[in-house]
Amino acid sequence: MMRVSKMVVAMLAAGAIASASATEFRSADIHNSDDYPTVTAVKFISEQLSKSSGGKHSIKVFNKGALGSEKETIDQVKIGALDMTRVNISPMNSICSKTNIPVLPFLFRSVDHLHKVLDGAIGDEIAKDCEAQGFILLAFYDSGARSVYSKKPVKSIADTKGMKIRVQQSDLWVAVANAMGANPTPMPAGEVVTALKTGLVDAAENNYPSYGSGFRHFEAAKFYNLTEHSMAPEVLLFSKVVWDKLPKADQDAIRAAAKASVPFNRTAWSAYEKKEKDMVIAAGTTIVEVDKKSFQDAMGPVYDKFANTPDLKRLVKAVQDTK
Ligand code: GTR
Repeated sequence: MMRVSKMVVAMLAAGAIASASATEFRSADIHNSDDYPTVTAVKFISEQLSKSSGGKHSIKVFNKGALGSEKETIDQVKIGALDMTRVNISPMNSICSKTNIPVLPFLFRSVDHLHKVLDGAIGDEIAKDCEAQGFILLAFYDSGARSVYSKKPVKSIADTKGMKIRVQQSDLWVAVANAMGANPTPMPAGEVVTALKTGLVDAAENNYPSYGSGFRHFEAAKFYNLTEHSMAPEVLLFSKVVWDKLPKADQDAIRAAAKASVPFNRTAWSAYEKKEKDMVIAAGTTIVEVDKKSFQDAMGPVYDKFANTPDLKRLVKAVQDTK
């Protein structure tokens, strides 16, 4: 008896028994600033959830990569060791192939086009694909357009030939860089600034905020070249292992709060992206106009390899047909 009660006390102290009356879900994010639009969006969900559950549920955001790289947090969410993580969709590519779609280069015509696709049936289909692999995809968040930045200006695809470029940890991204004629090195975001500074890579690609104060890549690569080659969005993932143990009413409350966080994130993102663009220009970055068509024309092999099943081809066409 004595031994059992001691064990229970120890487990309670360690938070190992989820009390039926209150849960603080843990959510990871690699972004360093507390006002990054994905970080504030998940805090927004926490506030909404806390209100709708009468203080029963909330979310604690561990940003700054405190719980590991994006790939590591995805692995933890898969087994239920971590409740939630906010990551870019790219490291999910090898797990659920329909996540390839919104990463594909030059697929979206505009931010509006991207939003229409993700808010509709195609977004739902991508979410279902992730659910089958153990991830409840609660929300797509904005990430703007990604462009190549480097130590030398890039005006056309001729300039990325042979360039050592960091890419996200996804085979699709390796193929994009290869199609640019570059030499890709996949690595987590947290390692890129050192890689740029030591010359392990000469270039990387990202949106203004990650290039800017997010990871301070602008200090090591002074040319931001407007390739705008991908609009790979962010995703918020909830562990299906944890989800399946929640009462339906709680699942509904989490879904409702996550849905409400999407417009919140979009508004925050537009302002944040602009502020970061202004900041890097003021800090001495040169913005380079690019012959985008030269890049676009080279992307056939990426589509051949990563939009290669009837389902994925159908989805590419459905995106193109979305008005
Ligand atoms: C950022 C994104 C991060 C991460 C990073 C990267 O734009 O917000 O989640 O994916 O890019 O390139 O690793």
